[in-house]
Amino acid sequence: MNKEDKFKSGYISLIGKPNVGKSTLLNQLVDAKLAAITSKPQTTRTKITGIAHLEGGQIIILDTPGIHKAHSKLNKMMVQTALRTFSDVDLILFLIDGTEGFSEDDDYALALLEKISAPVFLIVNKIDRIPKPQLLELMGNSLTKRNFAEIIPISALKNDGVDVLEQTVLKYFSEGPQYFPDDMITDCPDEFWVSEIVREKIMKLTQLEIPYSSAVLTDRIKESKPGVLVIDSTIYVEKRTQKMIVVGEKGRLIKQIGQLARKEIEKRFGCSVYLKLFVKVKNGWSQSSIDLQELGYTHDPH
Ligand SMILES: Nc1nc2c(ncn2[C@@H]2O[C@H](COP(=O)(O)OP(=O)(O)OP(=O)(O)O)[C@@H](O)[C@H]2O)c(=O)[nH]1
Ligand SMILES: [Mg+2]
Repeated sequence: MNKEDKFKSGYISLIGKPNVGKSTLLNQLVDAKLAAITSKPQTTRTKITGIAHLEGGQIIILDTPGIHKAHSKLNKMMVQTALRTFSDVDLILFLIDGTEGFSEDDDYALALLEKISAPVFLIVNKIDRIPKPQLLELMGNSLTKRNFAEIIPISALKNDGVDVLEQTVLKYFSEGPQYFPDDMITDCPDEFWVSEIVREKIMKLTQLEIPYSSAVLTDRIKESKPGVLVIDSTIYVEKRTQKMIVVGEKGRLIKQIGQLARKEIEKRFGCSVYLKLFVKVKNGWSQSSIDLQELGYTHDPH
């Protein structure tokens, strides 16, 4: 960075239908595992803030839940959370899964952006799985959908095109302050992040409605002695039968969830972790406003 170059900063929001790779991109931009990622749709339930520190600038990224036609209270809250970021950002990255092209669900999400005055980039993700001619055709056709400020093909998974994306975003920012210190990659509390990791493991290891009926709250992170953290997290499910499934025969599944989560938490904190998991039933929590609030699912969780 030359002395006369101005420091640039701004906020961007990652928007798109579920499963297009928004959280994968967030993690890639901040170069750390901040958000849970699974192959199942509707993994992200809240806004997750990440900070990318670049030469000459700072990008504050809001990862959001996938936009979809929502029915339950939880799902409606998720979609609202995504839409509410529109007014807080300088730029919107609208992601699609390039292997699928524009689907009806993408059109639905895009229609909600119609009145947004902030520039909208189209990010065609998953190009590691698209033949070049198909990608070029998709990029050409996409201008009939909206007059996107930029169209950028990337593979969030393989970190391909992400640097071009960062540089293009910076071009659109004006001079601005360094909002966050150099060593800060998120403003989400550790308790939130730990809960998300546990929830990710549940989502990956269970099927049918269980991933969508599970919520996790971390009640305590405490250093019991130097280099050892004791963490208490509670998994909430909606029915007694679901509790039996999550615990598993002879406690096998809960043990597996705990082991996988612990490994990741130890890597992040760089110390030994003793993770205690509890499973509780909160009848029909995904349909109850009070329960949703108790579980941290509000429009602004932090
Ligand atoms: N092949 C390929 N897969 C990708 C890429 N980016 C993401 N994925 C996969 O797509 C799936 C969904 O990724 P997420 O990052 O969780 O998607 P999301 O948009 O955050 O999904 P929601 O939180 O449910 O809205 C995961 O299995 C990722 O590994 C990519 O560039 N290439
Ligand atoms: Mg996500």
